[in-house]
Amino acid sequence: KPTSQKVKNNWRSRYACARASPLVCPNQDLAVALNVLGRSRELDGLFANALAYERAVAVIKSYPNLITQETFKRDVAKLPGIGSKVHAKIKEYLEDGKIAETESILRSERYQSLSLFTTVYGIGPSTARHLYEIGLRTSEDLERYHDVAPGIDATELEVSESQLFTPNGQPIPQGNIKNDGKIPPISVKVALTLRKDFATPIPRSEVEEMHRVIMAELAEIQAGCTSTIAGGYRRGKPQSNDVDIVITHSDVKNGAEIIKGLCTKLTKRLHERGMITHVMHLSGFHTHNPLRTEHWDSLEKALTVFRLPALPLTPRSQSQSQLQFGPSAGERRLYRRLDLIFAPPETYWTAVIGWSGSRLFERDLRLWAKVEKGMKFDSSGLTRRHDSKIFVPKSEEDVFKILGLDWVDPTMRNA
Ligand code: TTP
Ligand code: MN
Ligand code: MN
Ligand code: MN
Repeated sequence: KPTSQKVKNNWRSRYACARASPLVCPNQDLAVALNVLGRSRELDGLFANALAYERAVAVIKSYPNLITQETFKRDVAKLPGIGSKVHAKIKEYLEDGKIAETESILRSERYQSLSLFTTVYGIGPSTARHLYEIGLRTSEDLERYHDVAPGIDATELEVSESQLFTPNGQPIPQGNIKNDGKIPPISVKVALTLRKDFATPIPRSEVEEMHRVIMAELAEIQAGCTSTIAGGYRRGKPQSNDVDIVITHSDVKNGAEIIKGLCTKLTKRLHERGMITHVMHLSGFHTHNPLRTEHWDSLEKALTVFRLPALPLTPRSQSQSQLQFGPSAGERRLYRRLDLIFAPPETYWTAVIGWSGSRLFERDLRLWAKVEKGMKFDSSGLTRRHDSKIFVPKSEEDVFKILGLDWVDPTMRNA
């Protein structure tokens, strides 16, 4: 990264993409306490309310000093995004060392149940609320309701259940989870079976191992591809909930043509190798989210379930595995969520930025581009609004330059 482009300490900006947001901030406990309030609004379906808290939390994450009565009055109270409600909560935190509403939410059965239900892939806030309203509370309730064995986990998963493709190569949607109108991705039974695996965070070493294995398989079908591990990993998170890999081709002239259809080919190959077991989304197969809580781009992508092969039972790997942490030979590897995104060389850097997050950083990048620059930013490109002129950034730094933003290192994008 060029050292000439220093991060300007622009913590007063209303745009998260113009601020530096570390993974852990000087006011972490306050940020965590406020975040619970936002999360509870989100679970209650109050999305505008939730976003307001998310913004306030992000503003606090960027504030470089410890918040005291003095710095609160001097700086924080005046920051954009700190409205009267949040103002009162911070005041309460400074006086009592805690926020009463946060404590009561964390103790409430409703919050605990809704949080638990939404750990099942495909169950969003509205489905979770429905399950709660009809009386479900615990994971045992959920298992009974869906008629699966108590304590079911991935050891019971028959990979044969995960029929991926029709003979003509189209992915088959499975099951019937009603998730805010989305096309059902995997059956409730499969989702419940995978719940504990998905809830187990992925250490950086495993993210890197997955990336290595996947790129080696890709090299077998297409030479010359390059990639970046994006998502939370790139922002420096010690553990991730899934793995996001953005891929392009090094041939700048013909890359766009070369990567066409490659996403489906790689997905199929990884499926044949027993590594991809389920597909929630594959390019050309668009799920529709009427609530627009997520932003979709037009890149070829596969949202999948992935599992590394078990380590071979050789004397060498056995002695190796005693020397290091991580899985031992022959042990079952956990199922992981894997997102593969293919971008042509022209839009590789917008794709890398668009998939590095955080969600709020991305949201504000789009807002900044639109409101401040008359441009449209998206993982699939950067254009000028009035004449649709297309920009072709040569690097990640170039994207920031074109947008008139100071460089923000990926590890400072944890808004
Ligand atoms: P996620 O993988 O959902 O989140 P994360 O990597 O920040 O954190 P973790 O996985 O550890 O929970 O999303 C990664 C980025 O991808 C996110 O910043 C925004 C982008 N994204 C899209 O552009 N479109 C989408 O549909 C999704 C789900 C994500
Ligand atoms: Mn991720
Ligand atoms: Mn996530
Ligand atoms: Mn992801």
